[in-house]
Amino acid sequence: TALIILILGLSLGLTVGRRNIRSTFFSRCEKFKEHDCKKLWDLFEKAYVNKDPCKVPVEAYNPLIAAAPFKPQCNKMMFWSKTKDVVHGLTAKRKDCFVTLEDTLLGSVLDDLTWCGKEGSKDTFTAGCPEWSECVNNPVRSFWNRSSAAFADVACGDVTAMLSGSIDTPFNSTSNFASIEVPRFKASRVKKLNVVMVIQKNAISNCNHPSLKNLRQSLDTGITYSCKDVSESRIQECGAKPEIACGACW
Ligand code: C8R
Repeated sequence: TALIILILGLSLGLTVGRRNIRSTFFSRCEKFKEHDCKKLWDLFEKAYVNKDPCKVPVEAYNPLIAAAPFKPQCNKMMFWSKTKDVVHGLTAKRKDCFVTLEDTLLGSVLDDLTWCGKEGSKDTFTAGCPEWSECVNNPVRSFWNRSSAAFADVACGDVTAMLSGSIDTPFNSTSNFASIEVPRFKASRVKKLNVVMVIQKNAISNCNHPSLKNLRQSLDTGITYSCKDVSESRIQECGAKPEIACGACW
């Protein structure tokens, strides 16, 4: 009996887990009226279901991204590295000023989720999936890599990036921002990159950090660079006061 209860419990857990990601996907997706969520779910599943969870390449998401392409939103596109919470605290309130990948259909649907498949199974699993660095071609990492690339490809006008003054290397070559997004900013589309260094109490770096020289050097010739140290409280103030013009946030 104990064994049967264990097996029943396990399969119930798995079903609930799967229903969870599926229902999260649909409820988040349905907020964006212009898309066929069933079709997007099917394309999403096809990327990783019935595959070894360390063998899902970035290209597996091409059909999904083609079905819900990122729209260029010139002068509003916001990139970040190690500042996710501060950035989304701001963009949740100032959609008139900034859009991040997590404000787009696919980014918002999959934000903070974990998923993977298994060889020989039609199911989606949300536990026991590879960690970010466990293997390069894991389903979550490949999704964010593919979608960050597509989002950066359509960047245009003045682009903003929030980097952290609370870490040793604000511009780190191993980040998605440095390795995937910056190399895709093209001078034909992007006029300027405005870096905002988020300065929290106990900050250890700022716009003078040597790693930012690498950022300037990796930018396509013709893209202007600027950097400004901005306190976290000033960023929060911009979020709290809709009357502050976007260009006057810092
Ligand atoms: N981007 C990357 N990773 C993302 C993401 C996103 O939009 N959204 C989520 N939830 N994640 P980091 P980075 C998750 O190290 O490597 C885009 C991933 O699962 O602070 O420099 C975005 O456009 C992963 O675990 O950032 C942004 O501009 C962490 O967040 C850069 O790439 C990665 O967080 C940020 O990539």
